[in-house]
Amino acid sequence: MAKGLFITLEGSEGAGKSTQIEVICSYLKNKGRKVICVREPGGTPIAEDIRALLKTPRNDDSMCDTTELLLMYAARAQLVNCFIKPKLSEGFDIICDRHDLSTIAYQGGGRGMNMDHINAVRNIVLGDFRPDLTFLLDIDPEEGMKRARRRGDLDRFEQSKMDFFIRVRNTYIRCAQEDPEHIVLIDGAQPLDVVSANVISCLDKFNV
Ligand code: Z5A
Repeated sequence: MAKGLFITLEGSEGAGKSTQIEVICSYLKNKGRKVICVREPGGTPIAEDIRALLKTPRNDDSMCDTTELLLMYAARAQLVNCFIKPKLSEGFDIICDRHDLSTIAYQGGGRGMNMDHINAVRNIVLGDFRPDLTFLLDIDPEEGMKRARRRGDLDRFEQSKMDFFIRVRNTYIRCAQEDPEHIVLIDGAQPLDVVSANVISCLDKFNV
């Protein structure tokens, strides 16, 4: 049986990842493909528990950067090994809302953690496992936060200062420039129908 495709969506908050996942999912299903959508951190019961730990602001303890990094990779190990890899082998396409590039952008760029340390953990968890294609939806963080705020309460990450989100964005853009073959940069500030058309045109070119 042919292996499924692993497609990831990346970008700052409010960039439109969840919205475009629906577009990609419909596109692939219309081609007769079997599709599953998941999110990171999360996607399995254990990984969803870790997600709650990571996202919930608390005032009795503040999470240190190393804990945050290891929890991200603990959740990823669970999702990739126990769900994504088996499903890809069964021929399902997996569309993932955030994946490893988020760690490079948020923990590497945003928090300024040592990239050699991140890469060491990444190697343990992922080895050479990588997405077939990544969409990076780029948006000015101020604009993205406006969209996120409309949803209500802000989570632990969303409470970060704007310079954190600027570093995240810059890291994302640099990664896309360094690997244009696998990371497609799309302007997420454009109207919804334009963003969706760009995503579909890229999938057409990818010839799925
Ligand atoms: N994180 C990390 O630090 N390290 C890691 O390794 C991983 C994650 C994996 C997960 O939060 C947090 O974990 C995230 C990074 C960190 N934190 N932050 N901050 P999450 O999964 O809950 O949140 P998110 O990924 O940032 O999702 P989001 O805020 O929901 O953004 P989105 O999915 O990209 O946007 P959306 O829900 O599709 O759209 C937001 C709103 O904008 C919605 O009302 C849409 O209708 C609207 N929208 C979407 N597109 C458009 C356009 N084009 N025009 C106008 N309006 C639009």
